[in-house]
Amino acid sequence: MATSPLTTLIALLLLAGLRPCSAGVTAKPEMVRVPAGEAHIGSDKGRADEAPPFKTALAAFDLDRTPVTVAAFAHFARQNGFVTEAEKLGGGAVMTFGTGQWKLVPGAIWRQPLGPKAEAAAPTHPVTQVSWNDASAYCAAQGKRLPSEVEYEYASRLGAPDGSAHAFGDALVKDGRYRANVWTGVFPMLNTAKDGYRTTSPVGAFGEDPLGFTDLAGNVWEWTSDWYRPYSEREQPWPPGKPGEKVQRGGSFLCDPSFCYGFKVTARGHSAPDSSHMHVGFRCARSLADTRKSA
Ligand SMILES: [Ca+2]
Repeated sequence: MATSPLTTLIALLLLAGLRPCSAGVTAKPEMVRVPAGEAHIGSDKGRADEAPPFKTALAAFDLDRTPVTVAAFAHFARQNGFVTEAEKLGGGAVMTFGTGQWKLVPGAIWRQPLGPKAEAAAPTHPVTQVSWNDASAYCAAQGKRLPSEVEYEYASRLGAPDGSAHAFGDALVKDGRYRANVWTGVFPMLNTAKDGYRTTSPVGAFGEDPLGFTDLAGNVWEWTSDWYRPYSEREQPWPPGKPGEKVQRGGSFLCDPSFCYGFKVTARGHSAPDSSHMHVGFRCARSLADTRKSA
């Protein structure tokens, strides 16, 4: 029997170590190579902690194309017997819709990020209710690390037209479609889910930027490696044992565009490294030197 072109393509992909999807389309790579360049960070037109803006040279690095999904984290937890800090504590932080109040909800963990009575986390959504320590452990197990906030902002700006306020450009709605998962309605009383999602959305649901990244703005805040402090102090060593908070980037589904700045490309969130929230996830990065080591 003659071999069809599709069969031949799949065979070639398998030989090359690539996994075809059911439609015969090659699976997208897990990471995107971000080229070296001069990063323009911060703004003097935003919040006080975004100033002063500065420039810094960055080496090329790899960054996960999407936030780490619930399915990927489940695989990691199963393989390593990993227990998150929220699981050890017995719960995580959940915001009450309607009042905007945050509570430590017993049983709110990555499998059930809103609590045991709510829906289970969907496999294709970003994992949440993971602390900075959990996220760091996940990345290390993959031979990766968390991105710095400079790397996150640099990657976010690269895929957008120069000077854009967001990773998706300036307009949140284009051709009648939302370009990020944010809060639609009136925070915190009314969540209309006009963008399609009341809480998290599947990674990539709002498309990808020209570099291939998804969800750099909106959906969930993402942990970075940096301590939260003024940019003017960023080169100084962090005193060992000094309490502090870690920077998050990207904003989340709780961000109401009418007053929330979270998903702007320069915005900085922050939280304690052992804290776990229903709207915070992460993605991993890798230095090219580490790529060569593992090759
Ligand atoms: Ca939404």
